[in-house]
Amino acid sequence: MSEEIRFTVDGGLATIELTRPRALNALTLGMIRAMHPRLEAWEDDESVMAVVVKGEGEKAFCAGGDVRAVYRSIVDDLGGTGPSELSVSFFLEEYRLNHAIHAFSKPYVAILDGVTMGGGVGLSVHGSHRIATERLMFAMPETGIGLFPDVGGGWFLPRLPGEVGTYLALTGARLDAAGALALGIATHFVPSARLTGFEAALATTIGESDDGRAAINDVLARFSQPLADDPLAPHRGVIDRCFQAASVEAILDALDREAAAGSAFAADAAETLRHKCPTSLKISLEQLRRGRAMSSLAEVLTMEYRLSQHCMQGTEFFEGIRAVLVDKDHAPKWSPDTLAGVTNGLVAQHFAAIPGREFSL
Ligand code: QUE
Repeated sequence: MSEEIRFTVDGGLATIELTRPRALNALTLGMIRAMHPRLEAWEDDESVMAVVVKGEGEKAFCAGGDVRAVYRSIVDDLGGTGPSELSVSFFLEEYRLNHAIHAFSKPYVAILDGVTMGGGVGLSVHGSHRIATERLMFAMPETGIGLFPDVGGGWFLPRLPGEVGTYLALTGARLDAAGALALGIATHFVPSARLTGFEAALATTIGESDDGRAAINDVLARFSQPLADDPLAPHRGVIDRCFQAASVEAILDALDREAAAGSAFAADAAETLRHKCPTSLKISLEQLRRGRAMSSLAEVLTMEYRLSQHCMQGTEFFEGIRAVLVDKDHAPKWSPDTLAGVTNGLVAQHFAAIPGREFSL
């Protein structure tokens, strides 16, 4: 645990580095417990003007939450039915950290140089600056592991343009740097070859300045570059027409109609959805629709914490982790295995309050 995360302060610039490169810097409870109090201390420390967060290695910023450990704590230690101490604490403390990043009053600069999924998105999107490199691979892939796009996905996804957030949430589609920048998921693009110079310039400029935000914007003006060719731009019409539908079944019908009319993109999206967890698809769509109408991230995280805890009492998360991260056969047997099998009652149960252990900041 001691070497899962590293903190350094250089002049006015504080840096957090996730140091589990062989696990794609997947976020552990130990990292969360080390990081949250540091952020709070830096918030109150007048000598700290900005925070950088990055991942060790060239592959990943952060591939997600350490869901493998959550799986083990229930399947190996408890024989397969949750919750476990870890599953209760992990999601609670992770979402609290997501909120602390959202509320952080100083510049928070996430360097998205590589895989950034799930929990890694939660460590970055809520901050003020998200720097993509050409190695960025962004995704919210949770419907493929029996979960839902958490860490505030119910907040930021429905606030993306049109229905793109619904598309990303349900299909788990990947975005590159140009795609992330075009949607506002990334705020800037800096080539990975210039990151060392960028971070050095940040430390120097912040050290000479009394305004962290202005210093960062100065350095970004020197190091960031425009990126054209938004890969989703040609498909935004299809996405908005299909993913606005009121149910997952209606979204699939709309995609099938667009596919029959010649859209290979729609055919691909429909085929992808047919392999995702049916329960995940329905709870995720409901999560995004509810999240769109909510007025604070805390309210969204309260909903998502309930969802996370109900997922720990079902079967789908365990089957998803087994298929994707444990046995790696990528052939999950979902149950129910059809959308029709996922009743409105089953969806509603996932949103029920959890008396005695609700989310709190
Ligand atoms: C969905 C997810 C995760 C995922 C794959 C999904 C996730 C996560 C990882 C992951 C990947 C590589 C690792 C690791 C974890 O994969 O959250 O430890 O080495 O952490 O389809 O949500």
